[in-house]
Amino acid sequence: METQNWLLKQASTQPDKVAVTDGTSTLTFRQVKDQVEQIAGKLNQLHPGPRVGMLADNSIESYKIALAILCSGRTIVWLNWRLADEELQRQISDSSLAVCLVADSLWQSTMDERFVSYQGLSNSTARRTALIPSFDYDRVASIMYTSGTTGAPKGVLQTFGNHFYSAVSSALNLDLTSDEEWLCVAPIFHISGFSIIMRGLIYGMTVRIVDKFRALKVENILVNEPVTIMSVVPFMLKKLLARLTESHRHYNHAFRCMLLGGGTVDRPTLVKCQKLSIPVVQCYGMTETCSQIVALRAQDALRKLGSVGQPLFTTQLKLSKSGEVLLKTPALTPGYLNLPEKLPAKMVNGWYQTGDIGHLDSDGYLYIDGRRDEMLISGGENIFPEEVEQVYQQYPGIDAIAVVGKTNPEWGQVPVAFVVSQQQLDPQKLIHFGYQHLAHYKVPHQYIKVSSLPTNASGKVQRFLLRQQLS
Ligand code: S0N
Ligand code: MG
Ligand code: MG
Repeated sequence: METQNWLLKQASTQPDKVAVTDGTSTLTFRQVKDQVEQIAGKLNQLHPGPRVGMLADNSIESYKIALAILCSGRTIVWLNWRLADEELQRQISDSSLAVCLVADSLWQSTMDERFVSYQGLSNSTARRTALIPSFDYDRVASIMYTSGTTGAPKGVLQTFGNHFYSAVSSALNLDLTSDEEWLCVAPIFHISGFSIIMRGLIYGMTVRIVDKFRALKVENILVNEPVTIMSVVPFMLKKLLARLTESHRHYNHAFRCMLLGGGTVDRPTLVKCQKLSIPVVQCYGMTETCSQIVALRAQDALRKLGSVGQPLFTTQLKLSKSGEVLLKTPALTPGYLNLPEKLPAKMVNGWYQTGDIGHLDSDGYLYIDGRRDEMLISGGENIFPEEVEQVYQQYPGIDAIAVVGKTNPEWGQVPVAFVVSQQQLDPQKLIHFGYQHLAHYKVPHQYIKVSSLPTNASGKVQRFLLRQQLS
């Protein structure tokens, strides 16, 4: 199946509607189309190949370049700029990138010739080019990497069809109209952020892009600008709540939805939101499902506090005997790049096994209780302990290591390491070593020396016993 290129569609049906703003610059769909044609011309001159990497900040420039990649018939490979160099290199080589476009704010002088800054791209004198007329629903629009228990990066393929069904299901649930203005401070290299851009194109809606999450700055926007909806992770919600408690301000009267995903949130935070009349809609989704596939309705927020809601219109959901959340949805990825066996391994009888453990109440509302694996979430970033352990196994003097999640009031969870060593280990050096090889959020905050790790009969580390020691 294919449809008309969504940008061309919006530029022809509502050319003067604002597509994107950052508070300083504002572009209509006609202007976006015009500028994307110019960027696509410059991109063609680079001969970047079928996939183009993006090391992007949240900016209008990144928005336009992303659309130029899509509208010139290419796939965006989103790279998380928080990753360490060697983590990025693995993803760049896995996706065979010839070119990676880098936001000027993220440019580093040590980057090799595959990296091209936005400034470098704009310096090209190439002529504008026509954009592809249609989007094929089976074509891969974007790739986002996740780690996993093996520590190797897995590129999640997201097709135009996945994005379309995700956006439509979300609109049906939230009763969205094209008059919405969606605040995008969630990183656009995550599906939490990029899905807002795709919804903007599909609904013909204004996206307000914000470069960095700073609670005061975001509060000012929510008070003064006509934002109607914002996607947040628990970290952001808590910071906004803390500010509002002090400032006693009110968000603009049209603001109607704080879409909360990317991890579980504690009950007191939700109760506090109610007291301050912050309209929170909890949702549940993942990179593999192109964002939320389950969400609460605003009118259920009070009645079903703590639930992530009901499956969206195009999602079918059930629980396995062990309580694992199983899904069928047209927003589900067709697979992982270069790993044809990985997705089938996660399917049972056509149902996708999410790895999340949950329960349903008698009305069919889903509650997430934990994970089947050891993954933890810090500030909306997934961390696989195995990946961290593999890195630290290279550290001189470490005989064995196990990483577990510790509850943290700010980040939700943070990684903590239990270490077996015959030597004195300097925590500062351990942290420094982690920073060289891993994204900083993956580096354990604490290193607890133990004489041995608890294992079961087959030699597997019993992490729940370690977690118990922390509480
Ligand atoms: C929470 C954020 C904003 C924190 O970043 P901040 O404050 O800008 O940090 P910095 O100033 O850059 O750095 C300061 C120090 O903090 C460390 N740090 C930064 N982030 C983290 C972190 N997450 N955990 C631990 N430490 C962190 C820095 O390293 C630095 O320390 P030093 O100096 O030592 O390096 C930021 O982390 C953030 O933006 N998080 C959100 C990420 C996100 O969006 N995740 C969601 C992923 N999930 C999905 O996309 C699927 C679900 C989904 O689609 C969805 C989710 C939410 C809402 C809606 C949806 C939807 O379905 O539409
Ligand atoms: Mg770094
Ligand atoms: Mg901060």
